[in-house]
Amino acid sequence: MIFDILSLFPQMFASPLGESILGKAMERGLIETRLHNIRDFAFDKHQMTDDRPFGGGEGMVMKPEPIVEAVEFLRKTRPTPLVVLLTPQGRLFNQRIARSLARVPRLILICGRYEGVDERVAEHFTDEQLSIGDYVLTGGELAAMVVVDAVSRLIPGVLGNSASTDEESFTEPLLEYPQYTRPQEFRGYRVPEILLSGHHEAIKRWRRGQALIRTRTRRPDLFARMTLTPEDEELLRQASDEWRGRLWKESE
Ligand code: 6GU
Repeated sequence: MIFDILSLFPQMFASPLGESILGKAMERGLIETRLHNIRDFAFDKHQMTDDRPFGGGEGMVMKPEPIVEAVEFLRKTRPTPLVVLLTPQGRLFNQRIARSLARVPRLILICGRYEGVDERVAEHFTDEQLSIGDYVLTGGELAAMVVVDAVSRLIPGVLGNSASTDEESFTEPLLEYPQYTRPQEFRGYRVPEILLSGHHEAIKRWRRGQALIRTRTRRPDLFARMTLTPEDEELLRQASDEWRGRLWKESE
């Protein structure tokens, strides 16, 4: 998979893409990131990439010419890329979109800066506009890194075991259950007894109950879209009782 990244600050990407799992994936040739400085495609004397907004107002807007020159230059080479603009006005990026992008052989990610990008770029020269959440960043660079990370880990071979992403794609939108490792007791806080029992079926049920209850309390929006089995209802009841029991104990 090839990521062509268009940015005014390509050096921002070096460390996030060079370390850990993504760094390994690059070394192994599973993913390739090509960084392009938008300024290199500004052909006027001052290599201007932004200008004042028509109609007045605060801040600067990124000019269309350098971005479109870059996109058209990259579009001439194979495989044909899908062009994505990172903008707070975009469609909200999620796991489903990550999975569909992971099937594309090549992506161009355009990182906007300042107050935004000339609307004609978005409207006529991109295939998709994405936002990573309801908050405002200083530019699209961090958003592009989020997309590269979320998409790359879905590419076969990038994570050691493909089972971990297979599982994600088929289960409902449920938060993960809590994980623990050694020591069994840390600063007086103990690992839940059930996890030390070696009783695999009981552990599985407990984890499901924990995932359900934390989804209900932390993400009621996800919980509302779920269809619970009678067993889920029972696990949820047990998890709630256990939680109440813990509160009792603490207040004694
Ligand atoms: Cl893609 N860009 C900016 N500047 N801010 C954002 C965003 C993108 N997604 C969420 N906030």
